[in-house]
Amino acid sequence: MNVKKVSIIGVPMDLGQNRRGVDMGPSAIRYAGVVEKLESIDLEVEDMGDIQIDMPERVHSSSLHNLRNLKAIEQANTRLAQLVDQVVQEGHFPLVLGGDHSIAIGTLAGVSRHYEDLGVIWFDAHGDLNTADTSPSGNIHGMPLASSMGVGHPALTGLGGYGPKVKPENLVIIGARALDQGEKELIRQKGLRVYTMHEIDRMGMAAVMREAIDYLKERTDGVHLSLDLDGVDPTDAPGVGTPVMGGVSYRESHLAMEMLAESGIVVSAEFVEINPILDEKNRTAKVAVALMGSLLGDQLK
Ligand code: HAR
Ligand code: MN
Ligand code: MN
Ligand code: MN
Repeated sequence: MNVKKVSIIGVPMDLGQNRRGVDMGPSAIRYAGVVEKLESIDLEVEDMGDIQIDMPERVHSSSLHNLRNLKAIEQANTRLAQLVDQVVQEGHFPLVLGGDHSIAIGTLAGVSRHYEDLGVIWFDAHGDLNTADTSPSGNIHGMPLASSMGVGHPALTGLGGYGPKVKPENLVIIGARALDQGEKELIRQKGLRVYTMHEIDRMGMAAVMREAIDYLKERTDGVHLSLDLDGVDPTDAPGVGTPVMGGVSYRESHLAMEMLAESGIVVSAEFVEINPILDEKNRTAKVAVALMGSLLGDQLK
């Protein structure tokens, strides 16, 4: 990766879960100074603004079993995929601001068509490996990784007119500590590479990242980073809808980003699940901006 220009796309999506506020994520991240941060490390930045998302009140909840707001999420992600596709075509680095994690379906649909073997790093307390059959909530933000691997409802797995977007062996999950039974089964069945908090505790973040980077560098032609702020410990990132204790520390998360910057393998990124209503003085958005800086080379300048 030799990032010349970063194209920011805001996705004020909150239809993938049922708490209000995560739609304010893009504003909170901008208010925390994302453009200024990236410009301060000599990057050219273009803010493309926000994609329009329907309000939950105006969306007819679908009659589909356990897939809340499927239609509206499919439509928004289709628009996101087109924009991301265009950004990659222009040779810019797509930086997508969420919004809930269901937007990863659109981001990956836009990025993956440009790579034969796209790698994905899924930094998250959760696996997001549910389907309508396994989800305890019916919330699509718990399904984007399964969908992108080709497991789930065709409206999601086939989004953008093709799929799957990621091969199971090109995927690395980091920071997991709240996996549902069905997700554990899918992990076993597909042999997914998962570094839970247990592995991070045992090996240390540096060894985890070295292994993950070496692995992906060998077998992929580009890596997308999908970073859910709830992967970070809630003491450092309290403004998320589904906090889980015992997460990645502030410094560990920066180390991970710094090692990714050094590696040069990351070609696109999204930062999701920031909920300013649940936050303390926009701390979580500030953490996100600092992590974006580290990912894009703050430490190397
Ligand atoms: N696994 C649970 C579900 O499917 C919780 C989903 C988690 N929320 C997220 N995604 N923030 O990472 O409902
Ligand atoms: Mn251009
Ligand atoms: Mn997630
Ligand atoms: Mn999560």
